[in-house]
Amino acid sequence: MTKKKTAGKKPALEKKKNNSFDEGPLREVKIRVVGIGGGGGSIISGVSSSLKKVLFATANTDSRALYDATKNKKIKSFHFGEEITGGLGTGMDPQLGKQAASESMEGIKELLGGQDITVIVSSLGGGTGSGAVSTFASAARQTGSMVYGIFTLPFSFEGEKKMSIAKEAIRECAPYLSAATILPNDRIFNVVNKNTPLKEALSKMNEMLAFNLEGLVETIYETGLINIDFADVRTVLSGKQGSRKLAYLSTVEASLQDGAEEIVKKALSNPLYPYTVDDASGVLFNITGGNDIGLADFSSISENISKYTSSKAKIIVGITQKKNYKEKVRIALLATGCGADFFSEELGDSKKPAKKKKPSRKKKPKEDKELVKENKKEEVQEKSGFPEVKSRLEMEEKDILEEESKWEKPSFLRGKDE
Ligand SMILES: Nc1nc2c(ncn2[C@@H]2O[C@H](COP(=O)(O)OP(=O)(O)OP(=O)(O)O)[C@@H](O)[C@H]2O)c(=O)[nH]1
Ligand SMILES: [Mg+2]
Repeated sequence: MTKKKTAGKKPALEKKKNNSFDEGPLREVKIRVVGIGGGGGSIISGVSSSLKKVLFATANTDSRALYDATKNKKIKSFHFGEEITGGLGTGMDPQLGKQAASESMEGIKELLGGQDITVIVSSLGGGTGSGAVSTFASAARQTGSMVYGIFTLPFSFEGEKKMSIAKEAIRECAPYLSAATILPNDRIFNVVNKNTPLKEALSKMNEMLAFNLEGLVETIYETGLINIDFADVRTVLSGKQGSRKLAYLSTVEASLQDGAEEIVKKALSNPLYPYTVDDASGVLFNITGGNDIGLADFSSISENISKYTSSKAKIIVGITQKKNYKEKVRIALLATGCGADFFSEELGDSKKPAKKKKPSRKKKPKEDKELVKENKKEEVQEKSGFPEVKSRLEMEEKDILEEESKWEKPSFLRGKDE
């Protein structure tokens, strides 16, 4: 297990000038989380309430969606492309979203400037988020920030057009990203009952996504016994080239009684992910426990994480103790350089069938078989396109449309010509 060096370390970017010092004499890391488009805005609404030190913004071409998503005053609202969209969204036209963002480049840079990390969150498949993410990522990069993208892919039942819009957006955005987490919305049906209404399923997806992100942000801001700071996050996020940019972000809470192995499996088999940490090149994780957690617990959790990741991975571990964590343990984990083939195969020509992924790990621990089996099951489920779910969701979609059209049609269900 790689041990973290903390001696002689400077506080993150301490030397940067012209920054305000809100939280004390040492300059704190600045993180801005920006949600782009309708879904991006909804996800941000969920995460903003629990994170204090992070700056939030939501950007949209749709003024009404923007108004709804930024009722929480902690979220800065950024309306763009008003002239070309009339403030009504793009109607699933990514070219319009792209043009709207390009014309607002200066405003975007102003919005995103001065950050160490910019997290861009968008549910792809529509026109605003998919068209604009690359411009936002490029703008953030130009201001000197690291850019981490968290994207969802549309449900299979929404059709190939939306999926190809989403994939094109990721391809365009990739050069500006240090890392990207990509979660197909379909994955939520590994979590919720298949009879769950669509709106509720999306909320659950957003909630889980928000929880994962919270774990990482708290890890950066909280001071642990063995502390993880911005420099560590930068190490893990940076230096990935081309197809090695996939990041696996997972936060889990469990009871200490579950035992280290189960707790770690839970963290590493997050049902929302279509890829694993098997071939990750960098793994950062923070273990938070109460005063009742012993060295042996920390040690066996760490050992289990090492066991399930590549022996070549650079591992950074942090430990935090909190009084209110009685019998409870939380693991916040960020693994980068995952799913080596995902960018080229999954995001390549959609007509080409994706090649079967070869496990890159040389030696699989016996205990891992169960995990692999579970993932295979999920893959098969995913490939089937959820026929049952599909027809049910189509019906639900219709119901929701009828219900909501009384006052507003959800933007992501709107057709281009409506
Ligand atoms: N996870 C999640 N996905 C969502 C949510 N809302 C919409 N989506 C997905 O995101 C895709 C794009 O929808 P929007 O985010 O509304 O689209 P947009 O970026 O605002 O683009 P336009 O409305 O076409 O201008 C949809 O097809 C859905 O798959 C949400 O709250 N959560
Ligand atoms: Mg929209």
